[in-house]
Amino acid sequence: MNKLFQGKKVAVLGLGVSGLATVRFLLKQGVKPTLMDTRLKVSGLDAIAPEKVDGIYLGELDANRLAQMDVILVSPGLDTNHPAIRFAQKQGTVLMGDVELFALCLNAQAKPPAVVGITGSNGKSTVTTLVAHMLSCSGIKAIAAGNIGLAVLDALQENEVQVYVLELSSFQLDTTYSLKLKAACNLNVTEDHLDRHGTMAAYAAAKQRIYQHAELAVYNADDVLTKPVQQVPAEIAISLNGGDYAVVQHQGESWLQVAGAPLLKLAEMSLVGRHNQFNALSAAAVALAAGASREGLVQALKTYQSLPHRCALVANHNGVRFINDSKATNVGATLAAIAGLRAEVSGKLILIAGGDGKGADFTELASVLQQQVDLLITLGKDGPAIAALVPGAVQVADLTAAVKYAAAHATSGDLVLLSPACASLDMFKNYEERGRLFSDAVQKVLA
Ligand code: UMA
Ligand code: ADP
Repeated sequence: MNKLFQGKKVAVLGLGVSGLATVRFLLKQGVKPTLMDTRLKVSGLDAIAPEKVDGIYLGELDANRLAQMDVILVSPGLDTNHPAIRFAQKQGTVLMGDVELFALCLNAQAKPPAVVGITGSNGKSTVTTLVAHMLSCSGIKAIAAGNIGLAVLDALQENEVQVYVLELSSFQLDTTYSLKLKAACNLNVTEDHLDRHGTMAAYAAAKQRIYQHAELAVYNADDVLTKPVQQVPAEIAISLNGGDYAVVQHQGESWLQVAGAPLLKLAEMSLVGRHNQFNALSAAAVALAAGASREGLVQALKTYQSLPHRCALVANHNGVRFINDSKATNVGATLAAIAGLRAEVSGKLILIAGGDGKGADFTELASVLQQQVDLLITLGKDGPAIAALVPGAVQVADLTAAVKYAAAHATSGDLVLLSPACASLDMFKNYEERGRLFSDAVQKVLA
């Protein structure tokens, strides 16, 4: 690592969670980076002593300053199509993300720990945490990092890790070139982040990059965009409908089948919904490749606790259930939530949706909204576009108004679902804040 950047001018561009972790890491290695962020205010920067770095530049990017750098470590939050970044690249500056630096560090070790990676438009966090739990239940020290929130370079500081389980976004994959994965999993590719990737083809190609140095590809048999385009030494195709990893009938009940043999009754799984059966099978394939035992898988699937803001029940009041699925930040996730929950609603399904659609085309939602949702309430920047799909949809100004309207029109047996199909950033700090405010609004309205 020391040699990698010796005598080189290194910039860290984007000073959020991953950028600041990169700065801390470089300082520890004796590298004095230049710090840049397009934002005028960045929280957490005060923890870095200015004399330890080679300048801090906030605000509009200066193309010439960037082009003076040998290497730019760019955050996944920044669009690499920015003209100043493209200009620097044309002048010979090397662009890489924090995951690439993580990979280079591991590749330099004689016996590096194993790394597995998970990508996909939906289900990444669930599968990442489930794989880590399966490994832990098998007595293996595993740590989940990457897009899930713990920056990979912070994870690298942990001691005695046996397996790194990385959640990888398309943005992270775009700036990663050398990551060697024991198993690489691409769960699904449905429309998302088109405001940055431009086309579905470019988005799918970014996700394909997870397979570039993988020993095993785990992909979705029912989603052709996830199938490796390049040759990978081994492949496992996951489908609920058949194959070695599937849901099968066994002893008169539905079971998860893993590696060709029944593993666990569906009824014994702590996760609910069809999409989570798929997630469980994918996680099992990845975890087995990283050394987990079948007993570990069983224990993990029985005890795994769902992450917050993913189809989580926040209140059950007079027979009306309120469910927070704020993490549904694209159309595919909302479709999965409706498909997973509709069958268990005896009354009306009331959906609250809308926010920043990130350039998505919502027409795929139309038939499901018309046929399976009884009342649609929309809000946010793209609320009008979603409301336009359904006659009688109600548009409101904020989340409290949405909850009030939903509660006033709900009766016993109904389900009120916040599953926005959009990012939260037009109205909230992040999806967590949106989910929290939804729960708060529900408690207030019900009080
Ligand atoms: N930003 C600027 N100027 C900059 C840098 C960032 O305006 O110079 C803005 C952008 O709007 C950007 C936002 O700040 O979207 C966050 O960027 P950041 O560089 O501060 O991001 P980090 O805090 O480093 O968080 C990143 C990942 N964020 C993104 O990819 C947008 C986090 O994933 C990840 O957990 C973290 O690194 C640690 O690895 C979050 C995310 O939203 C959960 N990911 C997207 C998703 O899941 O849909 C891809
Ligand atoms: P990610 O990290 O990719 O955003 P999460 O595990 O946090 O994925 O789940 C996000 C949303 O996607 C949840 O709201 C959930 O309902 C939905 N979801 C989870 N797994 C799948 C899947 N395999 N297919 C489609 N939707 C899914």
